[in-house]
Amino acid sequence: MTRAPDETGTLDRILTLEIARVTERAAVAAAHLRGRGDEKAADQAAVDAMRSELNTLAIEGVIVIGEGERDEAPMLFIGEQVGTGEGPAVDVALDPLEGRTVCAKNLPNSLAVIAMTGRGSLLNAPDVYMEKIAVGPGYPEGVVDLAQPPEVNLQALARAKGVAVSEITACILDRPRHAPLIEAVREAGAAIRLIGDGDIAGVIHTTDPEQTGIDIYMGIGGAPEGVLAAAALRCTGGQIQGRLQLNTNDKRARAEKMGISDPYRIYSTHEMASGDVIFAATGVTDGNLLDGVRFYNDRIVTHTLLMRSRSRTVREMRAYHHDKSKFHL
Ligand code: VTB
Ligand code: MG
Ligand code: MG
Repeated sequence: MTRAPDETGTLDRILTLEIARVTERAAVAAAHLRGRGDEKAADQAAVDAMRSELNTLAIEGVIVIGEGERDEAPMLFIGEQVGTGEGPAVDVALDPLEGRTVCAKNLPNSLAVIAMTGRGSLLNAPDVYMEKIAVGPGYPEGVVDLAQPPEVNLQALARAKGVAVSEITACILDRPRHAPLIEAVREAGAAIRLIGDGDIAGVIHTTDPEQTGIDIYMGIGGAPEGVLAAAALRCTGGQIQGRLQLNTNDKRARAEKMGISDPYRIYSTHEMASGDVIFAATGVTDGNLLDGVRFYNDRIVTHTLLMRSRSRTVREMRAYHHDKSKFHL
């Protein structure tokens, strides 16, 4: 039987905790293959594990943000139905292994990630690039603006934080396409943390600068990762803006099919993830916010962030899995 989330758009509270199993299982599968230099194998293991766990959940889920459009992705593709079909009708955004190259190298901050909302509450973004800017909670709405140049945003953020621009750190993906951005940020006087992969973690890191040392995330990464990061910020507070990089006719056509008519539109946090949002991320490799999976002879230990936007509850869950066989490793 299908149930809509209730009239206030509130998801079943129990799901907030249930989704931990989904990211735990994907994280354990990926971690079992981390540091092997084989990003494909780790990713595939995470996808398979996440899919089988997701299909045990009592939801009538549709994947809105997944591993790509159907013809590119055999599993967890956009439009795929997941769950038992008994339960609330939800939209699902997921990335079973976010930061697969850092996982393959066993470098920090690869994650297994999922978010859910009521039907129709997530931006249906094609699997293209998205330009993003994000800051954590505590700043006035619109303190940074994707339409402004980097130096203007860094100055505005520094002013709002009450520090000099030289005391701001920006997180940016280490990519040749970011050479002009990197130059502009350095010219403005801010510090940069260059990351190899994993911009969902990069965005979430802005929500806790004391722990992570990161004040702002800037640059072009995946659009699916942008929507997932927006879902996370709905729970933690903070702001993200995103603009799809629809720079070919094919990409514009794909976007249009998904209901996107203005290719240059800048999306706000709420425009990417509205209503009641639940979010979970389990660490695969060690990171600034989450520890990676640990394997022992008699247990596997996972570390998960579980959050819900309606109550703004942020939980950390450390799980000791004594029945290792349940992971089918
Ligand atoms: C980012 C990063 C991801 O894709 O979104 C990135 O967070 C952007 O694409 O982990 P390129 O790698 O092509 O620059 C990932 O690296 C992979 O999903
Ligand atoms: Mg992925
Ligand atoms: Mg990814």
